[in-house]
Amino acid sequence: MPSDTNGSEQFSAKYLHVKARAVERARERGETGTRVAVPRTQRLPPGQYLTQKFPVLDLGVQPPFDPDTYRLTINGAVRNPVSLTFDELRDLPSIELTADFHCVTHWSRYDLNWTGVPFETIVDLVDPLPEATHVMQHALEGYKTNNSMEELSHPDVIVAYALDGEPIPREHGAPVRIIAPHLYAWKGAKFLNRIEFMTRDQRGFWEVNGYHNHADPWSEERFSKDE
Ligand SMILES: Nc1nc2c(c(=O)[nH]1)N[C@H]1C(S)=C(S)[C@@H](COP(=O)(O)O)O[C@H]1N2
Ligand SMILES: [Mo]
Repeated sequence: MPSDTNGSEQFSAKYLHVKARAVERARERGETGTRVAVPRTQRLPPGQYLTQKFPVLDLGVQPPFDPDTYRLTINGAVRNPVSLTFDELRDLPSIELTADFHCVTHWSRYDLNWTGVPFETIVDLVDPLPEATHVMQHALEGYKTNNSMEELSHPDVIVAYALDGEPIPREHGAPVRIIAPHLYAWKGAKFLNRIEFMTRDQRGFWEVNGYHNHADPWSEERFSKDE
């Protein structure tokens, strides 16, 4: 649904209905409070080194974020497309997630503390069509990255809006980014402004530039030549 219909009565009534259902499902899953990402026996993936820093990696553009006009649009092959304000996103049931972060350029950082809405709750909110199999994450500066719905249905995947309890700093992806700690970090867009559900796979920015389509760090799925 385009954001220009965001304020209509029709949108509000439908939105409240779908939101109530998503909240109810999150409660049924016991999805509140804080938890730690699903542990691995081998914590540092192969070929990675540990850093205490949190480097900044992007295309050199860190787009400004205007809280009055920002919308997170979730659309495509779904029954209930929505365009959420930052506050509407923060009003959905959220979790705090402590998770490790693995960049394909070989650095890993342990125990980042994010707050966000589980991707499963987003799925409940928009109700994807049965044909929806893949997702494209779109960012404010034009970056995009693709995932299968299966990859994003991992319980650690969140639409994050806070880091260490504070709004995400601009360089780390304000106002909203996807965190998918079981994949290399390029598979989560910073500066996220649209989640598009798709009926077939399409490749994102790095995926068309030679990076692997799936990006499992424990299998070192770095480059598409290895697919
Ligand atoms: N919008 C956007 N998201 C992005 C990127 C980007 O260039 N633009 N780079 C990706 C890559 S390669 C990594 S490693 C992480 C880096 O996140 P950080 O800068 O917070 O460390 O963001 C990912 N998400
Ligand atoms: Mo990266």
